Amino acid sequence: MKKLLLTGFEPFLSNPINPTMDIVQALNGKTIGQYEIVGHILSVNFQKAPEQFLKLIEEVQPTIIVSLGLAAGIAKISPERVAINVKDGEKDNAGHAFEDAPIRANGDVAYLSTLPIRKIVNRLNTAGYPAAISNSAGTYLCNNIMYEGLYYAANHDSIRAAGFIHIPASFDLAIQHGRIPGWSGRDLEAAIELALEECIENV
Ligand code: PCA
Repeated sequence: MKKLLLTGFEPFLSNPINPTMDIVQALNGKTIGQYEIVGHILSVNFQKAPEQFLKLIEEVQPTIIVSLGLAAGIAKISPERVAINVKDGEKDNAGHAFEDAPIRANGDVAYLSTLPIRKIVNRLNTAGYPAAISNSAGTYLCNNIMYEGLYYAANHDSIRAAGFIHIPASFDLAIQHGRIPGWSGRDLEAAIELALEECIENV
């Protein structure tokens, strides 16, 4: 059976909950079409996460890679258009921060997502789940992992599509966090499952 590698992240910064963890756990082991979903959680650690991710890709040998991250404050499911070769911003969970640093010293400036991002957005909106393409994945861990997935895919024909989707807070995170919008965990999971279906149908 073909594999779709689905990754999420652990909690970080001011987010004591990362709703990507529940989604990944819920969808891990499910079958969609010809694909088995293989779910794993990555550290919010600039040193460890890329290593964990590349090791997972080698182990799982996926055909499709979809990585999820929390963007607390957004209201819509947001497939990312582009990953840039930049590390910058706040400290990771190990206390390390980067400023204006490249992810890969001689890497391409940027990679465009190879997931069907427009189709994902249209499919979700038609099903009643608010979604929109995002034109920046930031410069923190999410952008880093999206860049690494697309770098790998650019050098390995076995990967047919790779990319990243940012999700809003869940209700439980919104309650703890303050003034940010939240979605029910059930809707987050259903929306991501639909997005994965769309990826699989388009490969
Ligand atoms: N979101 C962060 C990193 C981990 C996560 O879930 C980001 O947007 O970079």
